Amino acid sequence: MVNSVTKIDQIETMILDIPTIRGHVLSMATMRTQVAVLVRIKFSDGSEGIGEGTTIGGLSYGPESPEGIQLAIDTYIAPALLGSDADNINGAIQLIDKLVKGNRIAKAAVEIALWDGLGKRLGVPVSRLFGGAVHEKLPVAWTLASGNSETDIAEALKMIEARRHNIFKLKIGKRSVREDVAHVARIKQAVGDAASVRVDINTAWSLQEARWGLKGLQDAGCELVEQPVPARYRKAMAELTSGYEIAVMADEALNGPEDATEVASAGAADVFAVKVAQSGGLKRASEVIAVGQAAGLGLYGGTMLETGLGTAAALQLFATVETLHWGTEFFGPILLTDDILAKPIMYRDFCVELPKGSGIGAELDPDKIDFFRRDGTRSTKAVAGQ
Ligand code: MUC
Ligand code: MG
Repeated sequence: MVNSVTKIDQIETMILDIPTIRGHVLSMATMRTQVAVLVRIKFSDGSEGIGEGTTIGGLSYGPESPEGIQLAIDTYIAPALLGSDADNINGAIQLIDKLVKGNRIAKAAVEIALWDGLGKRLGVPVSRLFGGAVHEKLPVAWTLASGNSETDIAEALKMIEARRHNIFKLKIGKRSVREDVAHVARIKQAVGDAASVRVDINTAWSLQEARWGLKGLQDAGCELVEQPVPARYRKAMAELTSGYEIAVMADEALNGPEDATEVASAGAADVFAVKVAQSGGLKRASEVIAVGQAAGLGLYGGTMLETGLGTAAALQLFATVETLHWGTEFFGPILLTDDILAKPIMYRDFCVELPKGSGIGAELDPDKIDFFRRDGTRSTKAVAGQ
């Protein structure tokens, strides 16, 4: 009998080093290059799927590095999946969760490629596999992180004028709380009611600093503060959430649905920054979203500054979500000097648009990939007969 099951035949990974358009100054590191990890899966029927699992600032943001993501996929995830049913994504997720602990970004990269392949084989966008898109475009923030107030103000005013962004996230936490609050106040004053101003501390503050910080930020007209204290400071996050009017958003504290449940039940956030990579893939991110919805929390589409590929994948999921109270920050591709997609993601009228086409709606530009890839192809092939 002919076996009609489509199998996973080959999983290839690559690292791309793509410069950013300017230094991106975060509390823990300054990025001048984004390092993206891409996955390409070839299936037995000739179809392909692509995925991305990217982090920020090497090992300064979280426990997975680009090189570690690639190693986890090449050494542990790919060999386990080769020869298995390509259409059974739940089966793949369960198998990998059993064999590989943590490593959520690596899992996300592979899972996205599986969804992309399935969508392409069925001739439908991945949003359809998650129940259907209810939005064609989503509001998109821009991060002001040049490290200089004047440069940030000029950048913000240019973005508003061009109708590209009217939501700004300021990266602070590197300087003193007093200096940071003054910086935020200057920017808010310059943009006025034309834009929403929020901040991301990336865990840099102690609880004591955060108490001063939140009070000052609130008075300056800042609407939201993202992860002011370390991810494990759940009680501190709960105190800050209940103690101030300014919205408190969890980011680094949210690694998948289990964290989401604990953060929600501890009252340790008003808003979830839901990141596909940090959640462990599109399915796990959809579970984080469901926990946030059930708990009555605000939702925000977060990014790890992925290229157009990871951004397209995130758009497929977030376009299915009824209400994103705080919009998204899916601006990764436009922070990079070059887009690696044949058809770049569109940004206009303060929104990012859901790409059309089957799968995640992204096609790589082969010349760009050749140009930015760090080294030669690494691939693992299925042994004949598997
Ligand atoms: C983060 O922590 O949210 C998102 C936007 C940006 O500029 O950096 C990221 C990381
Ligand atoms: Mg953040």
